[in-house]
Amino acid sequence: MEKIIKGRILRIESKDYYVLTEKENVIRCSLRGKFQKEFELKKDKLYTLDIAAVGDFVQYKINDDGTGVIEKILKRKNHISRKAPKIKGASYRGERLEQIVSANVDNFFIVTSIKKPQFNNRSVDRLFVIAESSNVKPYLIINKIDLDKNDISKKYAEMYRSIGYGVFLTSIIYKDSSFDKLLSVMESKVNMFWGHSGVGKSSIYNILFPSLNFKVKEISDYSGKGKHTTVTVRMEKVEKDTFIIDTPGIREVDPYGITKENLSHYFIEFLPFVNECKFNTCTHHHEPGCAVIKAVKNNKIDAERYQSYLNILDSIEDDLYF
Ligand SMILES: Nc1nc2c(ncn2[C@@H]2O[C@H](COP(=O)(O)OP(=O)(O)OP(=O)(O)O)[C@@H](O)[C@H]2O)c(=O)[nH]1
Ligand SMILES: [Mg+2]
Ligand SMILES: [Zn+2]
Repeated sequence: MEKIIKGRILRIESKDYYVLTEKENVIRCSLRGKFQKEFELKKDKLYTLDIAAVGDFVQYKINDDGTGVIEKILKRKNHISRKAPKIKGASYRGERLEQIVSANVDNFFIVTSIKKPQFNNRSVDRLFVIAESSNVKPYLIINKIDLDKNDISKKYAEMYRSIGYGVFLTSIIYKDSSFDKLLSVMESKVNMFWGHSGVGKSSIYNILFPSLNFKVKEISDYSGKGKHTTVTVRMEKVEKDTFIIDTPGIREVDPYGITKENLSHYFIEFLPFVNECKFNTCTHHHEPGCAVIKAVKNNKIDAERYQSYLNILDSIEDDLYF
């Protein structure tokens, strides 16, 4: 065993952690046994499924055979997570656990497509809630605009821009200036793409950084509905200080750690109104004197966004127990 060195987790395959070293090599590490032991001990009190995540800075030691052992996971500046699917497990009280997707991220790109799969603003709003509650900067990419016959992309771009979000309209067929704009936002940052399977996450990365050469879905493969082309969360260093994270497509996500009381904080355009409500416990659902509901009626808050808010509010109650 040698001295302790610092690195960063690029990807995780079962119990193997692939760590980027300061010399730009990738070495395979295991987690020191004590992590596992502590994890087992705390299990009933722990609400997370993951000890270490892609993007984590770690300290490790090198074994004689060239592999490593992670000794310490350094404090995160943030992490992105979701509620684990029910089958993945629950605590003994029945709450769904937290599944950590990545850590120490700067930019969070919600990636969608116009068709195949169809644009779904409800899912977009769930991902905005995750981003806002994780302390990362969210952006929206609407891809496959070559398939947009009804200007859906323009309508939603306008709406999300009016809230203050950066929106990129892209097509890997047009390859226009939107990709240059994306590149300039991504420069010197840790960037993560997240969204449904097949929207074009890996395809866009391949255009931005051709050396990545990520596997993308074959055109003829549309029969394999629901099959994910990207199967693991994967971080790559693409330029001096620029990192990207590609992720497997998701079906639906439930934000973790959101309560009925704090949900409205993550709909950022609601903020000017929430303190004006008659009751300070207002959930902006039905309460009299609610300034949010009034703002929706006066078109100061988009009715679609408000509907997304209500949907998430409902689901918070539903999945507390199962
Ligand atoms: N028409 C059109 N097709 C696109 C566009 N971008 C990607 N595609 C196609 O969409 C399919 C899915 O692309 P991928 O990049 O594999 O999608 P992904 O989001 O990485 O999917 P997962 O890895 O399963 O999450 C591929 O067949 C791409 O060629 C686009 O702008 N327009
Ligand atoms: Mg992919
Ligand atoms: Zn209210």
